[in-house]
Parts: sequence; structure tokens; C-alpha cells
Amino acid sequence: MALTNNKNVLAWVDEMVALTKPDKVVWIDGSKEQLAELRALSISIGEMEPLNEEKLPGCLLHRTAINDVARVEGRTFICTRKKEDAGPTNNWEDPEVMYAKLRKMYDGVMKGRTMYVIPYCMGPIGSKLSKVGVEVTDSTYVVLNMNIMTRMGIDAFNQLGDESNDFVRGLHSKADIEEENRYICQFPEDNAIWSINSGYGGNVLLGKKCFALRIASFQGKNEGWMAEHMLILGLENPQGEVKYVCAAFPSACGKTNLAMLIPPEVYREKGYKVWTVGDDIAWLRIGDDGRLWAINPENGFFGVAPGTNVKSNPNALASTQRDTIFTNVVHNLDDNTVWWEGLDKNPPKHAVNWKGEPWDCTDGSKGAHPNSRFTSPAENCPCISPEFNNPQGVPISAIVFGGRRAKTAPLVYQSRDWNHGVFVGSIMASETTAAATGAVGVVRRDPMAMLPFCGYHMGDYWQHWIDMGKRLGDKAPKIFNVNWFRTDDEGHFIWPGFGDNMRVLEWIVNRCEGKADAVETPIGFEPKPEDINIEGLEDITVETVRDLLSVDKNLWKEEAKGIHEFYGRFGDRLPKELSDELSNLESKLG
Ligand code: GTP
Ligand code: SPV
Ligand code: MN
Repeated sequence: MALTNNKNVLAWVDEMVALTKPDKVVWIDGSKEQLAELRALSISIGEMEPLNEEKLPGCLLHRTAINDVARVEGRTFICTRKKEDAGPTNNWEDPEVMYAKLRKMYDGVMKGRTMYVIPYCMGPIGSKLSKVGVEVTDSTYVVLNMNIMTRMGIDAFNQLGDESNDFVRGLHSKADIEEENRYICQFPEDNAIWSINSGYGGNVLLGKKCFALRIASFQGKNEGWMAEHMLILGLENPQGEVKYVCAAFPSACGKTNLAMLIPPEVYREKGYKVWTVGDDIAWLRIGDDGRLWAINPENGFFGVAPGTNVKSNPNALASTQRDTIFTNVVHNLDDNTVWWEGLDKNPPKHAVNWKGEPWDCTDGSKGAHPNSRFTSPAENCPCISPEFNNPQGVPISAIVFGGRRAKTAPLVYQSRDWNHGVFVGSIMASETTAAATGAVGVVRRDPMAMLPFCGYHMGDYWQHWIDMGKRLGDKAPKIFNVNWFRTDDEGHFIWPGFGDNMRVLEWIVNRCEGKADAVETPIGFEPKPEDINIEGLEDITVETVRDLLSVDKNLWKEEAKGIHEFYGRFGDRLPKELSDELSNLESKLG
């Protein structure tokens, strides 16, 4: 039975039913009873496997098809009426052409299947900053994941109300999981997302990247706010004051880890603590006080499993110990639990790998897919911020950009002002990871970590950043860049990273409060090496920090050439402020 009187929702669901022709339609109310039924159903049809109820209560294991393990950027489209509105960094197709092509593929695709109608809210229920979506899908994996990642169920329809038409329409079908017919299509001008032939996270949990970034970035441009690929954390000092920081790193470059950071002992003793508000997406608006405020639109974490362990990220690991869905990890048959590379040094002897094959690690192959994931409720996280559900969000003091760079980028630097900070974000580059299909380890430009997620022309997006800065004036957050991934001649990471990133965060927050010194370099302000606290670190000396902060002018001159080339793609939509910043950098490099 329909759960809403909203005629816009009812008419759209009718249209989707007429197109896909499911045997049955189930409206998801979010009740415990309905979820228990769905879990049982999902297990009975083999989509999920139940895990050890004592060790991992409420947890489930899922394996995707072998050809369907990550986002597919080559098959992701922004369908705006005018091609130039999608910009040079997005795949584009005319909406009418794409709808016509996809309609043929969706026609009758749910025959013999059930359609689930999922109402969900991105952001705290009752917040003016939140937005509602409705996803129809033929996958129980999607329903059970959406239950963790969003505020799902009847509350979302209450938030929408009976009259509003402001909801994002998401259509998903697994179809036959055919790689060559996989499409992830955003129609920003229609508030619509059509996804077909995938059953993997970012392609099918339509509230996440498709809505909360691609559609929302377009909405934000038109409505005067921002949707960003950023974690949000609160850093509490010994006096109990909390400062909030947002950070944008590309996929699999450390957002979840930084968001859940546990400070090193020397900081913990003094009373420092980090609180997690979000680990992947931030929606940012200017508050009544003129400052920038952030909410996390999500309700859970879709985190990278490999490398997560008691040392690197105990908070993430703790979050996965109940009511979690594991995707593409190793199934330990001895005690019906899960394992992944980097969890501990005891791979299970009697196990099944992510492909569903018997596996015992002796052949040298990886048991878990490098992009295997956990979906965990935010409320499981031991350091979840008391402000997590605050409808106002949290005020942001600093914005941090970063990526994986073996050489060029120093450990940390600060931009001279907002527009220079927008420049710093726009020239971000990072080595690619397993979070998207394609080659891994290739350096590519990834402005603001939004290359795969910006729902409109990247030049207009940069202009929007510049305009937001004008509105914020002297209340604008300070902008920084970090790089945890510089390597030595043997390719080892020099900086210990993880909890020790606190040492860099401290300098960042102190800079925001005018409490720390800096030296000017051609690329921006840097700490004096002795101002990064290395107390308690074994292998790091002030000299190592000096090295990590070094700016190689020759590498940066090469970099400037690369930026020219990249900027050239944006034509007259490149804001003049940014080309001026590039000239300025070149003149400072000499
Ligand atoms: P998405 O969920 O794809 O957006 O990724 P993310 O940005 O949240 O990345 P995550 O925190 O899951 O980290 C991805 C990988 O980077 C993991 O293998 C981590 O072990 C590794 N990593 C995270 N932080 C650090 C760090 O400070 N230093 C080093 N060397 N590796 C890190
Ligand atoms: C990312 O790739 O940035 C992720 C995972 O957070 S996904 O949901 O697949 O986009
Ligand atoms: Mn992400």
C-alpha cells in the first residue's frame, strides 16, 4: 500500500511501475518487522549470507558479480539539455536520447520481480538543510544498504509533505548485471537518476554519489549552497572547545580514516579528541551568522575494508561489529566471520574469497577485493559526534584538500586567501585507486575530489566556489592542502599518517585561530618544521619534517605546465580569478 498522499510521488511511481512491470510493489516503511522480513528474504534468495550472530550480530555478507566491483566512470553520464552545461569533465548525452535508449532497457525489466519503493531523507529529519529522495529498485541489497546509509522510511515522506515536488527520483534495476549495458545516468534538470545493470554500492545506492553529490551539487549551484566530497570532523582541545574541519580527498585517499582519527598518546593525555560528523559527503550552507555550516547528509559509512584494523582505524573497525553489511570481503568458514587484507596477520585457513572461490591465501592472491566495503550505521561509531543529528549542522573553521602524491605536494600548506584556496582545490591531483574501475596508481587531476561527482560544468563549479567566498567574506573558513602519501626512494610512505595526522590538524586549527606561525613559499604558507609536534614519534626527526615540507621548484614548474593544459579544457568558463592565480604561481616559481 502506498505510504504517502503526495500526488507527485504517486504519479511518478505509477510511471515507473508501468515501465518496468514488476509482479509486486512493496513500499518501504522502515519498520523493524519489515526489515527483518527483507533480511530473511534476501538470505533465502542468496543475495546475502548471514554471519556469526554471536561475533557479528545482525551482520550480513554480500558478493557482487565479478564484473561489478566499483564505480564505473566511463558509463556515468550527466544528461543536461545543453552539452556545454555538463562540461568537459563529464560524459554527456542528450536527455531525450538517453531516456529513449534506457526506456527500452527498463521496459518490463522487473517482470517476475518485486519493486521496492524506498523513501529516504538525506540529512537529519526535521532539518531545513535536508532533502528527500525516492528510489525504486529490484534489489534487496539496495534496500538493506539504504536503511544503513540514509534515514529511510515513513519519516522521509513526512519530511517531504503531501504537496512538495522537491524530491529526487531514483530508478534502479539490476537487470542482468551486464557490463556492456551498464548506465549510471543523472538528469540534474529533472531531479532524476536512472541506474541499470549494476548491483555495486556507489552505482546503486542512489542517495550517495548520484544524489548527494551529482544532483545536489547542481541544486547547490542554483540555490546558493554546496555539496562536496568531504569528511566532517570536530577537533576537541583540552579546554573542551570543538573546532570543525571539512576535508576533500579523492576516493580511497583517507577520508574515513581522518574522520575517525584517534590522537596519538601525547595528545590523548592532554585531553584532545576527534569527533566524527561525516566520512564522505558534506552539504555546506551559509548560516544566519554568516559562517559556513555543514551537515552530513548520510546516516552510515560505506567504508573501504582492506587496511582497516585495530591500529589504523579502531573506530571504523568497532563500527563494523554489528548490523553491518560486508561486500566482497573474505568469508572465514571456520567461525562464519569475515576477513580482509590488512585486518590482521592471520588470514583464515578455510575460507572463500570475494569471487566465491575456496581460498587459503597460499597462492598469493588477494582474498578481499581492494575495493571491498563495509556498510555500517553511523550510530555504531564510538566517536560519533554529539552534533551528528543536529539539524543546524556544525560551523566550519577549515577546509582541507589532499590527495596521493608521491613527490610534488608537501605534507601541508595553507592558501593565502579564499580565491587562492579555490585554486589549490582546483589543481588537486592524485594517484587513482581501486574505488573506480580502470588503471590504479596513475596521477590525474581531481579538482576538489569532485572529478567523478560534479553534476555540471567544472568551470561553473569553480565560479560557484569563488562566489561563496565573496558572500562569506572574512568569515570564510581557511583553506589548506595536505599529502600523507609522499614516498622515499624505495617507495615507502615517509609520514606515519593515520592517528599521527593529528599533528598536522593541530597546526591547521592553530592557524585558523592565529596561534601558529608560518613561512611563505611559492605555493602558499607552510609550518616551520619545528612547529609540527613530533613528540613520541620514533622514526621522524625535524629533518624528516623539513623534507616532507620541501617544495621542489622544478617539479612545481612541471606541475604548472600540467595545470595550464588542464585549465585549457575549460575555455571561457574558467574563472579569471583562477587563471590569475596560475600566473601568480608561475611568477613566484621564477
Ligand atoms: P572513499 O570511501 O572511497 O571515498 O575513501 P576514503 O577517502 O574514505 O578513504 P579511506 O579512509 O577508506 O582510506 C583508503 C585507504 O587509504 C586505506 O587503505 C587506508 O589504509 C589508506 N590510508 C588512509 N589514511 C592514510 C594515511 O594517513 N596514510 C597512509 N599511508 N594510508 C592511509
Ligand atoms: C567513493 O568511491 O568515493 C566511495 C565509494 O565513497 S562509492 O559509494 O562507490 O562511490
Ligand atoms: Mn567517497
